[in-house]
Amino acid sequence: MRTQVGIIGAGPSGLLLSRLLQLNGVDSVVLERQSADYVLGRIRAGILESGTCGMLRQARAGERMDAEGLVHSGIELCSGSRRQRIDLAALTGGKTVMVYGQTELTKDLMDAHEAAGSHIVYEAKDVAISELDSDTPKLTYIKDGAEHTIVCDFVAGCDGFHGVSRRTIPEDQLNTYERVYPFGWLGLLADTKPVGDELIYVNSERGFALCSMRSRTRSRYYIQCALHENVEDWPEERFWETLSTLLPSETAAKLETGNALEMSIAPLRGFVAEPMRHGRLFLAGDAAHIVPPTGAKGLNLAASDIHLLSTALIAFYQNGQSELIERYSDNCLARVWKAQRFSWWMTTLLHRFPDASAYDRQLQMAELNYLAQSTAAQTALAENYVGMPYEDGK
Ligand code: FAS
Ligand code: PHB
Repeated sequence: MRTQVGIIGAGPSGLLLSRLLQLNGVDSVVLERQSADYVLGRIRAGILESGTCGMLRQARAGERMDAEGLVHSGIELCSGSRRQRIDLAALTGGKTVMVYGQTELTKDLMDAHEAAGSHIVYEAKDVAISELDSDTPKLTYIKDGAEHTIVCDFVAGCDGFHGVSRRTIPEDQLNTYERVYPFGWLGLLADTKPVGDELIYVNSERGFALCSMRSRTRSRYYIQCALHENVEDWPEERFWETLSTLLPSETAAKLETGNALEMSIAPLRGFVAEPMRHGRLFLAGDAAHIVPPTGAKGLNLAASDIHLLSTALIAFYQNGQSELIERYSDNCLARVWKAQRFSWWMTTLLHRFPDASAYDRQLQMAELNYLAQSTAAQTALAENYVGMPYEDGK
């Protein structure tokens, strides 16, 4: 088979890229190793930057998001008895974030692809990339026991942190940077009324907690947990009790508990692979970088990579221009590292580090006091949380 762009991975990155190319006359094939149901069963991100919302609309898959998503203009930071609202809209000239689960975004993209008759191969096993140094790289995969080959002009590695694409790049051609945090997040999804109207980030003596949501009737909560913990160690009653002890008392008193629809533990790490291009292979999204979810940047960074990659490929096919292809990696990384910094800062500010000294704890309190008193500090948090502009990716 022959196509213009071979895309590995049907998560948000791969589905969004394929859709934007399709709408601009560029042919692609998506290879996904899991089933569509499996992809939809993963509970992940919940906060979309305005740029990500724009990308979904550009992909003509934003209707349900605009109808059902919740527009939030602020977040709350809690520490001890202090509660501070960060007025995102007032501090950023009106910018907001959209509460709309990654699962829903992925479903909307899958529905758009199905309506358009896109070529997405689910349960494509043993995907391999070859002849990357030629003008016609190849993808091979196994489907229903038969091997298939796809000849393409370019390959987009949208296959996440554990995918095959980054591993195909010779180690001496790649620089990687990593910070592994000494804790994880235990998440719970429940059909209960969210405890607050906006997200509540909590720095408590006993650790971090986050009160988020998917709708006005579906809540998403996270509590900091040790790296060695397993979900099996956490019956939901223990989760609710622990969460209550981390929240301010007046918030805990309003907490509506219920049966867990899903519980999972995510480790926290920061990771970047440079460059994000190797010959005719482009890395995008989690295949190239991972951020701790504290800043709600993971999915949104994937969207900004796809903005830059789709624009570059469309310019190449429509106008024969290669300049944006040449600048793809540098432009992505300029924004990626700003998001890494912000995610590191939010994580350091809000979590209880096992080896933290009393001095470290005082620094956290000083940072929170500075945020409470300084509009400049609040503005810095707000402009990063709503998302830095795409266009300044230099
Ligand atoms: P994805 O990992 O979503 O998709 C990659 C796809 O490639 C998958 O469907 C996979 O099956 C497929 N694939 C992998 N290897 C393959 C191969 N060899 N062949 C074919 N297909 C292959 N971000 C936030 O902003 N907030 C959060 O709260 C948050 N929570 C998260 C929790 C977890 C457990 C994880 C892992 C991530 C979380 N993230 C969060 C980040 C997450 O939302 C990612 O940023 C987002 O899924 C990135 O999308 P993709 O780049 O498409 O990668
Ligand atoms: C979520 O709702 O899953 C979520 C929200 C904000 C974050 C991380 C996760 O910072």
